[in-house]
Amino acid sequence: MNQKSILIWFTGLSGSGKSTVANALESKLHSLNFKTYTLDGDNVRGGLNNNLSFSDEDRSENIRRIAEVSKLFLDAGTIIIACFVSPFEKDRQLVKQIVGNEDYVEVFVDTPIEECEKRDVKGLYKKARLGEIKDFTGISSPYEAPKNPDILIDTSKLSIENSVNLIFEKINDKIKL
Ligand code: GGZ
Repeated sequence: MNQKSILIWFTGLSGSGKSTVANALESKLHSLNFKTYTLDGDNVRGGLNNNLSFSDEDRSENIRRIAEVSKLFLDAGTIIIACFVSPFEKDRQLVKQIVGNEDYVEVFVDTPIEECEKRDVKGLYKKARLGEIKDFTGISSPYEAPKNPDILIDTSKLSIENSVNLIFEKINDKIKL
């Protein structure tokens, strides 16, 4: 497949739907024979970054390392889909700087916190409210909303299919050689 590699960076609160949309996007790209790899908390925080906490400092280091890994994948010609809360503007700017402006597409999954908390798929919001998890984004740690994302999605209003189509329309020209 003749493809141009880019980094599709999903940012948003826990439970906002980043991974769900990202997985559906990846399936669509695979069906069109694009080569992709998804980086997320499960495969990064469990290994490469297993020494990092959720302090502001460690989150920044988490994102920096992910940006560097993404760059290596881009060099290898793979489309990278990254799903991280990435709550700080300066860290997202650093990602853009590391991989290059041209290769960075930011998707802000702007699902309201009320909806994320209602979903509470992993029960983390409940624990955060009870004080059992500290520094929880949106509850006891800030989330700085992107001011100028390439794509904005609210999964409480837009279906997964429509979200994927919106992203695909935006990246279609960038990933074809
Ligand atoms: C935010 C946390 C926290 C805290 C554990 N704050 O919904 P999830 O479970 O699967 O996604 C969240 C994930 C966030 O990891 P990231 O590497 O994306 O964070 S960051 O970009 O800020 O470095 C959530 C879970 O880990 N989780 N504790 N305190 N999310």
